[in-house]
Amino acid sequence: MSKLILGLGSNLNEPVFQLQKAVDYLKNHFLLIKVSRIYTSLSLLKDNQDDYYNAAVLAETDKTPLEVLDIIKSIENSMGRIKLKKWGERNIDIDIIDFNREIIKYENLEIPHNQMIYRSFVLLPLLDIVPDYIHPVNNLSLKNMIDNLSDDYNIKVLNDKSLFL
Ligand code: PH2
Ligand code: MG
Ligand code: MG
Repeated sequence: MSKLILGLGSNLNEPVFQLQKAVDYLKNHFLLIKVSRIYTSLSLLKDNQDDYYNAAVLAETDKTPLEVLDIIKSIENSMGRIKLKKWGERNIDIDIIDFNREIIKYENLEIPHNQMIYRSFVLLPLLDIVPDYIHPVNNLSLKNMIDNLSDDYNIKVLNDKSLFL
């Protein structure tokens, strides 16, 4: 079985509900091991979008990375993904952050996610589910990558709500 890390994000139509719905869909396809707390943060572009709600999930799977990509796209579609433009607001976004710590580069899929090292809203949830993670490309520890962040997008843990596996 491969260890799969997924990042979830939403800033439309009751984000916590959207994140939980995504987890419920993921359960139909993967063996879910852990889910992070929910974090809120400013939109990456600081462009007056509503705040984002992000979380991360650790799962196990026998599927290939491209099969995983197909599944998460189909879940986004089933959830009626609303996405107006690149980096624009959306009700659900599911990204493959890491697949078994392998380095994978296809035309349509790069793993680890090539922006993860710049994003507090990816790295902080990882601390909840894979605290010992070492990035397979730069060999930096999670803690090191978090220390190196130049912007935290005012990230905060959402204290009164959590996701259920
Ligand atoms: N996703 C985006 C654009 N901006 N900002 C935050 N804080 N979190 C996200 O997941 C995010 C974003 C498009 O996918
Ligand atoms: Mg994304
Ligand atoms: Mg995406």
